[in-house]
Amino acid sequence: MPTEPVEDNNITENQKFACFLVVCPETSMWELIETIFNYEQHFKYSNKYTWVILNDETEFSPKFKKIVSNVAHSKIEFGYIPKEQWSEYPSFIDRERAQNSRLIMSKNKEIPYGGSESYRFMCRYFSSGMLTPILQKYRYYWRIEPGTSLQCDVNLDVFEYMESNNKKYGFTISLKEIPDTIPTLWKHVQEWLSADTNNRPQAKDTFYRFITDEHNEYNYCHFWNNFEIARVDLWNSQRYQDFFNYLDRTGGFYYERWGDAVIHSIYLALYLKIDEIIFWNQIGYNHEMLYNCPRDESTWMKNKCCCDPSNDFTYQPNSCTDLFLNLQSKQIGVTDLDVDNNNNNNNNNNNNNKIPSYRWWTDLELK
Ligand SMILES: Nc1nc2c(ncn2[C@@H]2O[C@H](COP(=O)(O)OP(=O)(O)O)[C@@H](O)[C@H]2O)c(=O)[nH]1
Ligand SMILES: [Mg+2]
Repeated sequence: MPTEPVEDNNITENQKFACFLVVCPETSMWELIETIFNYEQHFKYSNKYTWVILNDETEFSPKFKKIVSNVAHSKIEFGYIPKEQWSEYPSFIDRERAQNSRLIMSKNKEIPYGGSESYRFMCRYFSSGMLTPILQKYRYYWRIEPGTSLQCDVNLDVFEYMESNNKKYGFTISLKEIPDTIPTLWKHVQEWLSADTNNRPQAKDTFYRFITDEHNEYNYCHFWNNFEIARVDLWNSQRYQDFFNYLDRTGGFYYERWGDAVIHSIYLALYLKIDEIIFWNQIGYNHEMLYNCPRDESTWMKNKCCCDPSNDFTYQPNSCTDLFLNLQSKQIGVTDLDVDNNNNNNNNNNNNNKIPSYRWWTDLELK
């Protein structure tokens, strides 16, 4: 049954455990409701959790709220990101320089959104730790973008799983960033690292090698965070805030075109322990042209997937997930490839550079 629109203050203790976080403009309403419809159909525990849907700078219209509330079965909190967290330039930014950089970058066809100011506001907001109060009362969030979809049933309560297994961050797709978006970022990260005297985990206990090559240069790998299941306190922690503020003061969000996925990923790789990050292999997911699709037959069948496993991005040349899995299996002996599958996935459990086959699908036709 469709629910009535729910007011913000109607959230119970249990619902504060986790939320679905959507940041979108009002114009994305139709993509949004299709995505809500899809997630609620395919994530078995969706009705335990709340949709937090945020606009930038202004409230959503009553019409938007009414239509979105009618589609969703779960509770919804509508909110907006205050101007000072979105479009207000910090005083140390030279706006003319920012404008010139956008103009120059707009001519470089290699840089998506190179000339866009609003894209930079969005990336800086996510990078800043999403400090909007409405989100801060939750322990976990699942970031969801309008237009994305689940491609398999998710029969596991991912938030409970993360809580019981001490996971702080989960992803489905990883890939390489476009170098021209971040010409000076790594230099600044290195400066930060030499100044950061807080006891940092040793590189061998982290995913440092997920983001660096043998010369300790950035290899451009990052978790694609349009899908992101994470602890809210990762980002509002003093350590992350210091890291973000240090980078922010360099102006790179405006003078270059730093993406939040890269900022989040570099921090995670430097500061989280190897077993605190999970690759959600079994969550079939689509954003634009990229898919995460379980390749092995038992996971695909059990979770009633609708994606073509040959489209799975995990082992494609521009993916970094193979590297992630190798690092994780070297360090802790196993990977999290198959958490809901009772370990009956022989192909995937121990990733030793073997690319799991999806040939079972073509073989099926022969039977
Ligand atoms: N409210 C609001 N949300 C935005 C704006 N620009 C992007 N977003 C949201 O930020 C997320 C990422 O934006 P998107 O354009 O999909 O970036 P891409 O995935 O990097 O191509 C999506 O959830 C968008 O709905 C904006 O100007 N206002
Ligand atoms: Mg997107």
